[in-house]
Amino acid sequence: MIEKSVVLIKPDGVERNIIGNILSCYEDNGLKIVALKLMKATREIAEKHYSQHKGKDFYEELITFITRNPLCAVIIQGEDAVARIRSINGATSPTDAAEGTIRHRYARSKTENCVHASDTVESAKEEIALWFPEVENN
Ligand code: 3AN
Repeated sequence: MIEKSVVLIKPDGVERNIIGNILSCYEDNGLKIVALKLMKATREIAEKHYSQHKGKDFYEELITFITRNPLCAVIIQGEDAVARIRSINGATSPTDAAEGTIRHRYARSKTENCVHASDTVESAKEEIALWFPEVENN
């Protein structure tokens, strides 16, 4: 199945000038960037994006982090894109992330872990509507 996924290169990745390196990981795997923009997330959009984590002990730290500087929001398309991108990203924590993954290479902590990617095709659709309201989404 050709799928779309939303990738966020989080503020730590933008601050450290590794947008290009990170995007290459997806492109080198045959995935296609179909939309891309730099934007500073508002608290409102960050809270919607992380609504399932509200109330957890890391929630406030996560919202402060994701809104502190611009992030790079991307829509990536390809065969089995959702699962492939999550595998390219690696586990949430850099200490658990497999060698060769983006998070193994670049992440510094569970919060500052450089990238987000949609976890299902359904959440990708919701995240496209949230982050790219200007993009046709069907
Ligand atoms: P993933 O992005 O790997 O799917 P989720 O959806 O479980 O991870 O968590 C969303 C984000 O919340 C993670 N990317 C990470 O930045 C943050 N996070 C998750 N668990 C923790 C934790 N135990 N401590 C700090 N931050 C966390």
